[in-house]
Amino acid sequence: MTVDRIFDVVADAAPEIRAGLPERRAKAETENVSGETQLEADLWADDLLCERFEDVAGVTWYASEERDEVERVGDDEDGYTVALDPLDGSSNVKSNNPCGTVVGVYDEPLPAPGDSLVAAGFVLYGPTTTMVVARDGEVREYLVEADGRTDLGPVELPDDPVVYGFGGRVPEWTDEFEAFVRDVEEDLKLRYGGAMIADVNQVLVYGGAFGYPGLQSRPGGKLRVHFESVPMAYVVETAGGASSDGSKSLLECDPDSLHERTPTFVGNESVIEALEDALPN
Ligand code: P6P
Repeated sequence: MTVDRIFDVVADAAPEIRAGLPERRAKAETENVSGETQLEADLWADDLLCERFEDVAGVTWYASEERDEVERVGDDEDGYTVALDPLDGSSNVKSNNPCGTVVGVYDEPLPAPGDSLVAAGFVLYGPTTTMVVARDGEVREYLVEADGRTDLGPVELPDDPVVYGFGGRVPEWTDEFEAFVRDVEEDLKLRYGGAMIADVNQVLVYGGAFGYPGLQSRPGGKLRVHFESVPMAYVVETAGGASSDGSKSLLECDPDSLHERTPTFVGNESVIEALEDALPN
């Protein structure tokens, strides 16, 4: 089954990517299409994963946050598009904080609407290497080691929110969003570490919400629709939570361009509903 194979490719590459990080903490001399300085680790992980997806039966396109355009990797005319953030949170490599790989599996070429996602997941390089996969209506976590992966069981969002983390600088937040966060911080504990996959994994384990809002200077926010926002929204919604761009589920979005950004919020439904009530729509 192609979706199985896609996550096998990502899991098989994970130990090699993790082992290759120590000597690739430096900045490359390049920027990605989103204008962000790339680390050697970003480029290396992207090249490695793109190569691994060459000629995977059922996969036609490889898209990445680090590449301007989508790459043709398979002969099937109507195969899946694999969309990756090869090393999400790569700036954490220098500070030895968690980072990882985000995976989206779309059943049509990009740009594509959120509801064309058929599976999603992420690899998290933390104290251990784990992979979370959302497909067929359930979310499961795996321990990833050099000799393969071990199923650690289902992932379900806890009923009660405990942690929160919102990106961007406070002076850049809108007044409405800041007022919403002031209410949230009365009840929840701050957990924000600069890598979406790690912060969202805390939400999946403890309950709560993660987000990166639209900013005064950048109303679209920072996170990329295809490579971060929609795949992680798919995981959290499949685990029993909710997502929003401030007014609707991220799975309802319909981006016009490959590297489009969107305000992004995921977590317990109660928090996401309070957010949407707080923001002007
Ligand atoms: P900031 C990593 O660069 C990323 O794309 C997400 O993984 C993360 O949530 C966010 O940006 C962190 O952004 O502005 O806090 O460094």
